[in-house]
Amino acid sequence: MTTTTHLSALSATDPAIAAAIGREEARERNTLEMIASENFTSSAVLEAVGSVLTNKYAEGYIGNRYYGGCEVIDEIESIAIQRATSLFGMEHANVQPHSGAQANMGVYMGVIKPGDTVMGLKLDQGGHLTHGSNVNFSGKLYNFVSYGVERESETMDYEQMAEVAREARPKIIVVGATAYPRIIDFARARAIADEVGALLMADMAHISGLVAGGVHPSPAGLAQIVTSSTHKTLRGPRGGMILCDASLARQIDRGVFPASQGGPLMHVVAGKAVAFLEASTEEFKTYTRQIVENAQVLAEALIDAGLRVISGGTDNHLLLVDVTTKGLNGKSAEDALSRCGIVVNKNAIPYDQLPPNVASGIRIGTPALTSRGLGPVEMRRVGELIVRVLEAPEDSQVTKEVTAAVRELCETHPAPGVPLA
Ligand code: DSN
Repeated sequence: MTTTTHLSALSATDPAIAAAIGREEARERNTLEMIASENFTSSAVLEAVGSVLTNKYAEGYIGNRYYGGCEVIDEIESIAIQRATSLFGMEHANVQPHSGAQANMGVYMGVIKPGDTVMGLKLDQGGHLTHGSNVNFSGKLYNFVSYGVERESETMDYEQMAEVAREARPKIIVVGATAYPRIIDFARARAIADEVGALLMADMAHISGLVAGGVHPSPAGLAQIVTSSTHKTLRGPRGGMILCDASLARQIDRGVFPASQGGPLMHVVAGKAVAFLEASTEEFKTYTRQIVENAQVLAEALIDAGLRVISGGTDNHLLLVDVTTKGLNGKSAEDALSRCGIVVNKNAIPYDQLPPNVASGIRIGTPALTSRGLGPVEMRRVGELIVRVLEAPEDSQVTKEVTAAVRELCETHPAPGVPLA
């Protein structure tokens, strides 16, 4: 059984779960985590999230709770809000959403009515489930219309956004993505929103760390509403938040509680506060610059090896790679890389002909490896390893050698917050 010496109480009470956590620690320690939406949060955040705050109910908001004993909770939520507004330069923050999806639900519930028209980026061209997918509450409750990316440049089609907006007159235009490697032009989106009388909502879940670090333009001052998860490039705990203009604060707060959530997860809110503090440092700015440089180095390495990188490169933390040029699909590429300890996800590429559970591409991100301290030299090496695997996915000698190289990189670059073996 895996040893989990730091989990002594858990091991005594529930050896099965303790052992499973131990195995997950080993997996995180020994693999190259390149899922663009994942990261390693700090030990400080982990301590806050693992604290007694999980014991407390605190439905309501600061100074107006449905439970007694919320003095300390009020203080923590107030610190989190103050740090979030100051970090992102927005007037109001709601730090209670349990996730990015819950943040988006809170906005829709607070600001519009079921049946209203909303516009978002197509899911299969980089959008998110909560931007109107018909299998998600967003597509079921609201009348979503969508825009996409241009076929040639594979970049966001703002002309199409404007055309669809003029025709559909949405109440909200959602701009943001889960698989888009380029800078998002919030000013252009705001001009379109103003023209049709819509609110602009920036879902910056993927890029909020880059925004905090100043390496992606901020939606502040352009989008009246900004949502995000807190665990991606921002490196906080798993959770969500909403930032907005003061004039929308009451509606948004009511959209979160009581409209779509009950008690906030105060241990996670405390973790968010810690992450906002960490993200306000010079060290974090350096970290985010490194994330982008690493992604660009990786893109170059893959392009040099003949792979097609969607839109020709990246401006942010991720790249989308068309693996069909190597005779693979997204699923087979994901599986082959995974066998060597390189963890990515299959992903649709724009105008993909394959179903999403197979897909023509993989999405690769650099936030987690950058948190481990990998720089451009190591990233070029990682690029070479990825290419070796994609060129010979069934070659057991290649699998063996790449696995050993991955292990060495992991051992020389420990994952923050993950206990050593
Ligand atoms: N599931 C997230 C991602 O991987 O991008 C989006 O919420």
